[in-house]
Amino acid sequence: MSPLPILEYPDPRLRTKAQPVTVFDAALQALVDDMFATMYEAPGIGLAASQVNVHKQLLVLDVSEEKNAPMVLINPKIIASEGSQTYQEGCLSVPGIFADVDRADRITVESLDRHGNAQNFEAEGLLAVCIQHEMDHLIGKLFVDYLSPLKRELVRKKLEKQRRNAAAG
Ligand code: GNR
Ligand code: NI
Repeated sequence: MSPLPILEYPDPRLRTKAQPVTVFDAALQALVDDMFATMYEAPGIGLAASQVNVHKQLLVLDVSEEKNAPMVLINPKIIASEGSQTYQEGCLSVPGIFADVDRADRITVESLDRHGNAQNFEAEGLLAVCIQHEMDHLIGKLFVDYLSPLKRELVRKKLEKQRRNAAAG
């Protein structure tokens, strides 16, 4: 299990639309393990394959306090959603930036597990936020896309400044 490099906004590869997973071989299992290593090391509560430049419909999550509840969602679909909630989101691909985003509060998800078995369930609260955030990555969408153009411009400038300071550091 080795951590992978994470693409950062505004890298255009983050805009790639992911393709469905059709083969559940050893290479896929290794990718899933590497994605967990990447997510836990970061640390983050979720990671989409798009963020490690693999454009497959695959995401990993662990929203537990103890970091002992790993989940793998492959070819996920939200088949029902209800209510709304606002959560201050962050993203490993947009480091140091946090902003409120409105999302559905309860979702019903249809997906496959790492072995290709059907896995359908309901989620709410933070888990629902995280699944919606990760599924956005799979269609090339980032949480900053929900901000006003003015706020997004401020985010872009803040990231530029962070990077200048890191380079000069
Ligand atoms: O680690 C993460 N935290 C987080 C907090 C609020 C809403 C969404 C997230 S997901 C993020 C990891 C990440 O970038 N996943 O794509
Ligand atoms: Ni993200």
